[in-house]
Amino acid sequence: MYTESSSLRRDLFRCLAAGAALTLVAASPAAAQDTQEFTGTFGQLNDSGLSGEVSVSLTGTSAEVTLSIDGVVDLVHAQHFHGEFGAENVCPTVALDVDGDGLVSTVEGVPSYGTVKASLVTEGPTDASYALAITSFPVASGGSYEYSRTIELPEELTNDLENMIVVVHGIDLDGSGEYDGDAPSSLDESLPLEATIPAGCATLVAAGVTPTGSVAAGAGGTAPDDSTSARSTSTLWIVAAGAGALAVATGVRRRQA
Ligand SMILES: [Cu+2]
Repeated sequence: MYTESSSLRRDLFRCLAAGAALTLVAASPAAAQDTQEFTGTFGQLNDSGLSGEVSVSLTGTSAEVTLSIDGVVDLVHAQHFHGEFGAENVCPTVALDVDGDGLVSTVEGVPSYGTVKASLVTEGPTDASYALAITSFPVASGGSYEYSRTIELPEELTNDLENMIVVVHGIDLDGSGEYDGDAPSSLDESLPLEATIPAGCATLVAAGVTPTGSVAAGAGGTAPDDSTSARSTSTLWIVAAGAGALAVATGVRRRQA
């Protein structure tokens, strides 16, 4: 009796162990194809008036990127994933205005949001070398634009996407209706400053950390920092960082760990 029962238990154990091993083997490829969701809320930079949202659905190295942008001039807007791998990338503050012109240029913002890691162009290659492919970025109409495209990202970038920043560029500083003026771009002297100056910035947050439903619900274009009273402190910090809120102490980091 005892032997039989013990043998049964052994068989049962073997069965369970084998099942567990199979489950582990089966789970690995499936996990790689899970879709991870990331969201971000744009805050304006350089008093641009920009607001908006970004979402990224990442499956493997395929990223469906959607931007909804308001409050911009009806011209082309360069837009990129910025960041340094493993660094704590954040949206910049006016403290980074090194040359004292009252504006944070694209280059002045790099110590905060890092270099370009992907170019969110409407067609063609999306690597960093297309960061200034100024004819391939979306053009706003009526002060807004939508962007939606599924792009392939380098694996290194997909592994660190939660740490990336989305930057939208282009402000008509003098209200002329064109990107013009004597001040040159900090990236390319053949372009005016207006064409490349950062207009908005969003930190990507893994969905589930910040429920998307709580962000700017029904705000209808209200700046994120105007409607923070109902938010939890942790959400507020994330929104403040996303807004590049100029009044926030420079020590703010998205990851408080
Ligand atoms: Cu950029």
